Amino acid sequence: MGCSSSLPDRSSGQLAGLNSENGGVSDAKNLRVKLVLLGDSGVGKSCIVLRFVRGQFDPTSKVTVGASFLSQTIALQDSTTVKFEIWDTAGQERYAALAPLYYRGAAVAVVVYDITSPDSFAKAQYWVKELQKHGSPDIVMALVGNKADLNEKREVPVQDGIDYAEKNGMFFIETSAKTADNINQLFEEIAKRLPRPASS
Ligand SMILES: Nc1nc2c(ncn2[C@@H]2O[C@H](COP(=O)(O)OP(=O)(O)OP(=O)(O)O)[C@@H](O)[C@H]2O)c(=O)[nH]1
Ligand SMILES: [Mg+2]
Repeated sequence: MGCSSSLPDRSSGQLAGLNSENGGVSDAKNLRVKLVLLGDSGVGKSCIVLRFVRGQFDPTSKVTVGASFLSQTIALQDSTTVKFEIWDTAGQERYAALAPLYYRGAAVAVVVYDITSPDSFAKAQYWVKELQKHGSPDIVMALVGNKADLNEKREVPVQDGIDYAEKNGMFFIETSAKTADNINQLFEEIAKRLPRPASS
């Protein structure tokens, strides 16, 4: 199972040649952001990334080992471009100690759960608390209820996600990596919420 992608995709961004050693912003019109995905094993993190970056859904690939890296650039309506440098972490418990390596310095954290799994919702809350304790103070956080296509097996009410996100100052959305529902919207909404440098 899984949608793990073995190779980094460094070819997708028109900003690939920019030297952005400052860990985030390139300039006012071309943003570069480090994004980390966190959440229980099997919630669909790798599938979300694969859908966003390659437009694919692969139910046959493997669980993520350690972490995988992909990048994708999007253009916003105001002609700003945002290059997401995405660290897709492994949700299996044995990799939990590695997570700080990926979320430290991240400008954006996407915390994912599976709407059919209350355990995964509890795990998402654990990650939110971790990020509040150890993440960047100005981190943009999104809470994502994935597998929205499995609505008939839903065990986490939409309202629970909305309420938890609101209490914790997070953006909330339900997605389906399988049908592509709300996947692009997730990243567009994150992009809109990024702090913008002053254009001098
Ligand atoms: N129905 C449905 N299945 C999904 C969806 N997203 C992922 N899956 C399935 O869920 C399983 C796990 O997906 P992954 O993307 O590998 O999960 P993960 O969160 O990356 O798991 P780890 O790498 O172990 O942390 C796979 O069998 C996927 O096919 C979705 O939106 N809908
Ligand atoms: Mg994975």
